[in-house]
Amino acid sequence: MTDIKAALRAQHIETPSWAYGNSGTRFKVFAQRGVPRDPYEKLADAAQVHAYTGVAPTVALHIPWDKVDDYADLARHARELGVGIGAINSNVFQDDDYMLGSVTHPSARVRRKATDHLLECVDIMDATGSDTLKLWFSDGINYPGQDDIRARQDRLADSLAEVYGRLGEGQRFLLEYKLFEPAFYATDVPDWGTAYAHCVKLGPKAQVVVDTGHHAPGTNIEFIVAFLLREGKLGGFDFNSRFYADDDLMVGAADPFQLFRIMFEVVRGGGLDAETGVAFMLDQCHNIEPKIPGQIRSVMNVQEATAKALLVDRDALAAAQTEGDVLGANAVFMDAYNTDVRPLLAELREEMGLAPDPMTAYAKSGYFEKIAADRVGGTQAGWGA
Ligand code: LRH
Ligand code: MN
Repeated sequence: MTDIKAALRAQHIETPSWAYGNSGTRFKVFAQRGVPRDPYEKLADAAQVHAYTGVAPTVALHIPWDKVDDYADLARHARELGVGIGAINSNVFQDDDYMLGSVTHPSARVRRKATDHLLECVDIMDATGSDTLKLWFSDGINYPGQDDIRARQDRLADSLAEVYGRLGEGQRFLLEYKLFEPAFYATDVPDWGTAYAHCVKLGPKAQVVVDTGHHAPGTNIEFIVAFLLREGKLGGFDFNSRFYADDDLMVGAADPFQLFRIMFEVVRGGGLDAETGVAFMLDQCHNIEPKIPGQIRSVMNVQEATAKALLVDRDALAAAQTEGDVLGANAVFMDAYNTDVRPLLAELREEMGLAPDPMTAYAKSGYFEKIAADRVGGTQAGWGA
């Protein structure tokens, strides 16, 4: 059990700054009391998640949603709060110039503008000490014939190569794929294969990020995870869950068994080992639920799935698999999944000097009441969509 606890203690789950701001759908972005007005307040809220879970020490930023005058000062503020700056997320999907694409746009001027933004994000990595750039492109087309699918891949490859060349020592970028939305006919990075092929061509500093909400219904995501890990190309996860499309709900909420199967392939493939460098990031929106508790619950869901994955009796599983004992192998797998790991995690938190139940501890802290009282006036942070 000691190893399992050690692995759980070492697991770091990165929370996204944008989860603390207002978010919603195209129908409505709901405002909530106490929402941060700037990146400094977002970091303060993220620090609460780390304070009560002990395993969320970094915060991903999104540019320009988290644009500040002094990024080094923002990183200093994070350190004072006991957290660090994680992945820097680029945003080439919210400018009128990008209606027909960003780095894949037919116009060289627009491609230049988009690539310059990606390069600016590397400058922000330098200023904040972040080692990871996360690239998601909303680029795609809505109608057959609208643009040349192959030429768009050439344009994408050119931009990625330029950004790759700009990465410094110890820096990398993670290329994110997504089947559709906002493009509804062809997306330029629609699936893991496309992202993988571009990353292999570029080199070791380019890896793939698996957003669990970005696949066609019925996709076996754990197969993709096993494959990318085997290739050394799994850079990380954008964890969330969904019932239908890119719903960005709390990870594990819609399908905890799928999250367990994914985390089993992570454990089996050495993805929990620090040197493998897999980033466990949340990418969620708490449209109707309170945001800090939503993040705490999400971190706990990843911990529970990871603990269950670590409990799989690997020797018994391997023996049953070798003997072709189909039901036996499945039973070993399900025994772990059906194990209640909450007492183990509560014990681990106490050993880490934390309250056994982070949700109750945060609720009793009075932090929400304080920010709801303090954060009056100003403009609440949001997606700016
Ligand atoms: C795109 C995405 C991407 C982020 C955005 C907030 O759907 O998953 O990772 O930039 O959400
Ligand atoms: Mn994502």
